[in-house]
Parts: sequence; C-alpha cells; structure tokens
Amino acid sequence: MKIVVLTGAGISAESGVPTFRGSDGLWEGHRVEDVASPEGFARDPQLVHTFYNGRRRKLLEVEPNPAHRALAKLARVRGVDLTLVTQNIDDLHERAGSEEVLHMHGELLKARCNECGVVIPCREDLSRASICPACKGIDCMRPHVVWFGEVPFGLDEIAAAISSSDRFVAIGTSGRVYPAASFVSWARQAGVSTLELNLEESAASGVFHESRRGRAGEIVPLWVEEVISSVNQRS
Ligand code: BJW
Repeated sequence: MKIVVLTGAGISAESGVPTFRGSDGLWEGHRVEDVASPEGFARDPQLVHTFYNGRRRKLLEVEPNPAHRALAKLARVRGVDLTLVTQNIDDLHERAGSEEVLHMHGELLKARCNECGVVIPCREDLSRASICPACKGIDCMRPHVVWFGEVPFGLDEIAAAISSSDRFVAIGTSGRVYPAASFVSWARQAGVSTLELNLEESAASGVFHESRRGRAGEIVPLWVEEVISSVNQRS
C-alpha cells in the first residue's frame, strides 16, 4: 500500500513545539511577515536570527511523541510504502526513527549561505557576524527554511508520490498555507483516498473523504495500528 503522509505543526504540539496560528494572529509575539519572509529578513536580519535562535534552542530541549514514533513504525511495516512529507522544520520525525523525511519547508538545524548557497548543519545561534565556512563571507548566513514567497523543496517528488499513492493522510495542519494546503486536492484529482487527522476542523477539512478529531499522540498510533492490521489481512 502506497501512503503519503503530510505532517504539520499539530504533530509536534504535544512535544512542546508551539503551533503557528494563535488566536491573536501573532506567532510567538511576532507578525509572520516580519520573521518568515525574505523581506522581513532584509529589513531586520538580527530580529529574524534572534527569533530562529530561540526556536532552535527550544527544539534541542524537546522530544518526539507517540505520533512521531507511530509514523516511524509505519515506515518499517512490510507491505507499506510510506512517503513522509513534513512542513515542520523540527527534527522530531528523525529522532523518532523515521529515516526518510521530506522537509518541504526546510530544517531548523541547518543554515544556508545567501552568497554561495552552501547548506551546513547548525545547532548554534546564527547572527550577522556568522561566517560562511565555504565562501568565508560575513553577514550572509540564514536559517535553511522556506519563507513566504519562496518555493518549497521537493514539490515534483511530492506531486509524483501523491499521484501514485493509494492514500493521502494529513496530520495536524491548518490547511491555510499553500502549496501544502492543495495536496489534498491533488490527491482527490488523482483518485486517491484522503484522510485528515486533526485536533480541530481545519480550513481544508471539507475536502477530505474522512476527518478524525483528536490529539495526534492518540489518534495517529490508532490509525497506524489500523493500517498494519489491514495490510496483514491482505497478505
Ligand atoms: C493539532 C494538535 C494536536 C494543534 N494534535 N492536531 C493567496 C492565496 C493562496 C496562496 C497564497 C496567497 N498569498 C500568498 C500565497 C502563497 C503563500 C501562502 O500560502 N500564503 C497563505 C498565508 C495564504 N505560500 C508561500 O509563499 C509558499 N511558497 C509558494 O507558494 O511559492 C510559490 C510556488 C509554489 C509552488 C510552485 C511554484 C511556486 C511558501 C510557504 C512557506 C511557509 N513557511 C512557514 C515557515 C517555515 C519556517 C518556520 O517554521 O519558521 O511554514 S509558515 C508556517 O506555516 C510554517 C508551517 O510549515 C506552515 C503551515 O503551518 P501548519 O503546520 O499548518 O501549522 P498551524 O499552526 O497553522 O496549524 C496547526 C494545526 O495543528 C491546526 O489545524 C490545529 O488544529 C492542529 N493541532 N494541536 C493534532 N495535539
């Protein structure tokens, strides 16, 4: 069975990583356009560095939860071909044991040089004084993440995986950010069965064949067990 899973901030919420869209419209006290756009970075690079430095430090203190672990288990099930796509920039899927994760919005534990394009591991704070280890430029390093107006990573691979899959499952995502919010429509156009797992109704709930409500840490392991028994019954 070919399954494409798309995860969003909701899957990491129970690990203590805040989701994005708070009721106040702010993101950890900031306007999204100030901290997650190339224009915001050009206007005030140090504000953006400080914002991501804080999130990077917090990420190093949290742990994966049962939802991350259940997806890692699913990838190892014989008869399941899983493509795991995440919008999250944390590394909790990897730490739970998932070996292949497509980070369409980049990775917080990587940095990129705006001058030469090199991508490097990054567990330390970045600042305007950071030096590119490849081209030795100064004031050119940025978080390796996809901001508004930038093109997400791996879209061709994702589109191919969705169109050839049997099932598309979105977990803990608000369905408000494109192109990820369109994946369910791409799946439906390809005749793929679609399922949403979310704490609350999302902007895209109406497009899915089925929506289940609950905390990811509870409903994802249940769904994974369901898939395992259905695969076992077939074999
Ligand atoms: C739980 C739970 C629990 C909570 N259990 N569930 C007008 C119309 C259409 C599109 C556009 C438009 N104007 C501009 C655009 C495009 C723009 C866009 O979508 N804007 C919208 C705001 C309208 N998109 C872009 O610019 C993208 N690029 C692009 O379009 O390029 C053009 C192009 C595309 C394709 C081909 C060629 C060209 C880039 C988008 C980049 C998004 N970047 C961010 C920041 C990444 C770095 C970082 O993290 O700092 O990505 S923004 C932020 O939102 C982050 C997330 O990955 C993303 C999605 O958020 P997510 O995961 O859905 O989180 P939340 O908080 O919104 O929702 C949490 C959900 O969890 C909720 O539903 C809860 O109920 C649930 N939940 N606890 C289960 N315990």
